[in-house]
Amino acid sequence: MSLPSSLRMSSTVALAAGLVVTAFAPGVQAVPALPDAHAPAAVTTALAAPDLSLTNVKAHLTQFSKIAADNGGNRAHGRPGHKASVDYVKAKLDAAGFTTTVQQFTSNGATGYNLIADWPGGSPDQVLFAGAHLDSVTEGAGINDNGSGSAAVLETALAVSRAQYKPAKHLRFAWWGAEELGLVGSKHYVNNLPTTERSKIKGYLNFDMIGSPNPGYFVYDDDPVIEKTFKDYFAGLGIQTEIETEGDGRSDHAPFKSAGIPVGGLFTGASSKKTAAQAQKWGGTSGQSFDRCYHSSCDTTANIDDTALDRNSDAAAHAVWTLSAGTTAPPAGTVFENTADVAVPDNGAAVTSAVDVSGRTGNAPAALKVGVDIVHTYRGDLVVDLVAPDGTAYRLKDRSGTDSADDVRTTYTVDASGETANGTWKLKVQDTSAQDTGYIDAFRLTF
Ligand code: DTR
Ligand code: ZN
Ligand code: ZN
Repeated sequence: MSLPSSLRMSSTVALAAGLVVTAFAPGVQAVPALPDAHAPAAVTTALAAPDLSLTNVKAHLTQFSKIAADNGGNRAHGRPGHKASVDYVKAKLDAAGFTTTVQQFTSNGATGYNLIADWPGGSPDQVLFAGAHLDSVTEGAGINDNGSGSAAVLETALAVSRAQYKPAKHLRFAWWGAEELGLVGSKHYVNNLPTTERSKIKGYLNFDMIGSPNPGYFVYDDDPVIEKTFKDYFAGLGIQTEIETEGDGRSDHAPFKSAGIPVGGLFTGASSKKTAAQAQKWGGTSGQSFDRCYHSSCDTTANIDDTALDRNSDAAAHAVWTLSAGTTAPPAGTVFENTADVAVPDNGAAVTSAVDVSGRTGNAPAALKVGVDIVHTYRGDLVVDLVAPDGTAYRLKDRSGTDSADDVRTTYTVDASGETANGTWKLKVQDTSAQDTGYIDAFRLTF
């Protein structure tokens, strides 16, 4: 919505909890509000992730293939091939300086293993987590499902070590056991994670089947910031992604999502068939499964599309670098608004307009944009507050006996960094003087 310049006014409302200090820049007049007059302060720019070597990623697949061949033809839960896979990945990570932990659990009468690797450094209260399941089905070596995701996460971790990358957030990686038995390993991990530890995980990225031979390019439609990070990456390659619709509950992100942790991930498809429109967009063969060897013995190193594996591996590294760098601005234009009219009783009780914010991570920004549109015939009568989900009120506008102009149509900038982002935010408006009337026209929060 563009406002007539005469009505635009920007004011910086600097607030400490409970105290209201309205600070106007010296000489602030009604000025054309610049598009980003109060855009969040310069964000920490993420260092560009390295381009992962496809040769290195495929070398891990070759190792997984050899491990299966040497251990009865698979890398399934409870079979020697899975433990040998864990030992292979762990050895690489130990040599690269990671702090590794092997978490054991029992499923179907057999011991299962989760391998967790922490990269020293970063804020212990801000963990960015990437994972993949390392087990296969008993039918075969499981190279696409899920050697592909395991190899990409491993190569991303090794790239962090090679770069000695020191992001603001703490990096954690995991290779889950017994996913094929029903997300058993990742469920065991999350269920045994103290609540305090859960709240520190600011994002979990899942990679399960990312090299399918007839590939699609799917992005999980869960946390919007994570989703946008992946979508923008592929858009930069000229690839239009689709949201992953069949994935809910079907891989290791599910226990994290159930615990309220923001999740995201990538997928190149399983037994579903590629449509003509998808083949037009992505190439490949329409009417054929994305992976004809899904859960079959033919899921070997020949069951990989190199281009898809390369692109998704690089997308994984990009997301880990970007989402761990620190405060990255949320996607511009993430607007939550309520445009329902709410009558403001003349010289009467306060009324509110509410917006439900969801899908955000952590706290609200220190420069939260609050759009206020109130139609009124004497705006000096009005007192306007922003009320956070926990009930904390931030004064946006006090009454004025001299401001006889019509309407309040402006954007305030509020330091709401002490508030949890998700929840119901309210605009509270009270007419404190008789005769003039009006209504709330719209209330917008732009993160
Ligand atoms: N459950 C995974 C394969 C799978 C099927 N649909 C999706 C969607 C999103 C991620 C993974 C999957 C497996 O068999 O390991
Ligand atoms: Zn599977
Ligand atoms: Zn899988």
